[in-house]
Amino acid sequence: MTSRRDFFKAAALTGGAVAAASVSKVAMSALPEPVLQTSPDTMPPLVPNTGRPYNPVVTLNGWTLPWRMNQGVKEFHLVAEPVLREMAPGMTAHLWGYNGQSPGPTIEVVEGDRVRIFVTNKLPEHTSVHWHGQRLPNGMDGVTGLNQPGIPAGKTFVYEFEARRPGTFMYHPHADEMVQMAMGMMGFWVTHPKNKHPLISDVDRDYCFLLNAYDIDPGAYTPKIMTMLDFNLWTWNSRLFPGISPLVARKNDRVRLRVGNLTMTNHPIHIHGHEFEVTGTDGGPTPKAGRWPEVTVDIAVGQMRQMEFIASEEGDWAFHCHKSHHTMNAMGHDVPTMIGVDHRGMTKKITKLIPDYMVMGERGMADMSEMQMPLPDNTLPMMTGEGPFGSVEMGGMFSMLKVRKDQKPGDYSDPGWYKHPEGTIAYEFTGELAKPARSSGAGQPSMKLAQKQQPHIELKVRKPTGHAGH
Ligand SMILES: [Cu+2]
Repeated sequence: MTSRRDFFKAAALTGGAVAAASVSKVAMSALPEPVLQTSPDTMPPLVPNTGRPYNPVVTLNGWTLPWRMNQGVKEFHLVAEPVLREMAPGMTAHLWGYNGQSPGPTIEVVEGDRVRIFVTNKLPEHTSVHWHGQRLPNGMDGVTGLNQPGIPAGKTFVYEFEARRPGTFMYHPHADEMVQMAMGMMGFWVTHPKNKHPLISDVDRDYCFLLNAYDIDPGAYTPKIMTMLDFNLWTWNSRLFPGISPLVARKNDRVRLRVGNLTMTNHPIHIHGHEFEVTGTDGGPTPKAGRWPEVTVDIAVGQMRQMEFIASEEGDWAFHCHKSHHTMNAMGHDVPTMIGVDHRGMTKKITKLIPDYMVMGERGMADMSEMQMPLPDNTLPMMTGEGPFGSVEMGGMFSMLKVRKDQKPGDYSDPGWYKHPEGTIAYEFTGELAKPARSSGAGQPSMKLAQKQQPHIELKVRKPTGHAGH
């Protein structure tokens, strides 16, 4: 595994080698050295040392792909290959990705940059790369069969275009995409503005991540690729809470979040303690008149959204998808609801047959997070993560925004748990509650029923006999 320091050493070496390379014909045709990353840690921003300057983004549990300048062209090398992805400590998946990871590295360029991307295919089948959201020559759009032949296994293709407009983009295959995306092939792309842009603010922290989903049975390692809707692992950059890094900010930082959705459902992304504005979509920066504050933004399938806010409130704030099933880890779907069902009689009978039988979900599912149940290999408890006050009953698409007064600019390390000022934590009330004053004019149905209700009649179920009637 690469440590952060090693990564920077490697990046610096690559940069050095790039600077030393001559611009001869040989150098022109030589492939940029592929750079790999296998650590799931969030890498610090890659500050540009060549090309036009910009303020780099931070990819949650990911990294930015180093490049080289070659006669004014920014050259990247993506390698499509099978990868091992630690989805959270204790669970590793066999995915397909780029340059050692899934999602692949973030590609960062500046508006107007001429970009050349070498794509080497080390997968067992052909692939391609579609540059989602970009304006580019039709033959560079990456739809196999329509714009180009697939990149055969073992071959390298070159894409070349100008990054025409600033914004938030993605890349993914447009070849056998149901399989290749279910296996984790995707990445982020950010085009920074060339000059000061009236609709793009300077920010202190700029985070990006992709929403993705997998269907991996507990005990298995490889995603099921035929799944249409019943995914069981809802992830940010192929990581599950508590494996997702926190988003860290210094108090009063202006923070931008860039999120792209490559799952097959929408995700209402919700922040606590702050309000954000959507400052950009897949179509570019949002006009100022079209911005309004909100705490949840729904990100539909294939969409990208940029949200911005001032991190003015200190604390550890939950930040998550608001579909409650998406904040759970590997789970079964066909579990009946047992809340309120008294199992005592049944349990007695069953334990005669199965001594270890345990009733689940009788009082809600909160017990699940604390229960020490034997788990299959390579899976995570449904809800996990130990907070300062006990178990955080969350998994999946969940992380925290950690705002601190003393977080240094450019420091992305986890500051630990928030220390609440005296008297600012919800507490147990033990006094007497006074009777609330109630309105005497209680609400009534708006209309009277036209017909009197019929006396209760027990329904007689008649079994259907044959299909002759339809
Ligand atoms: Cu969701």
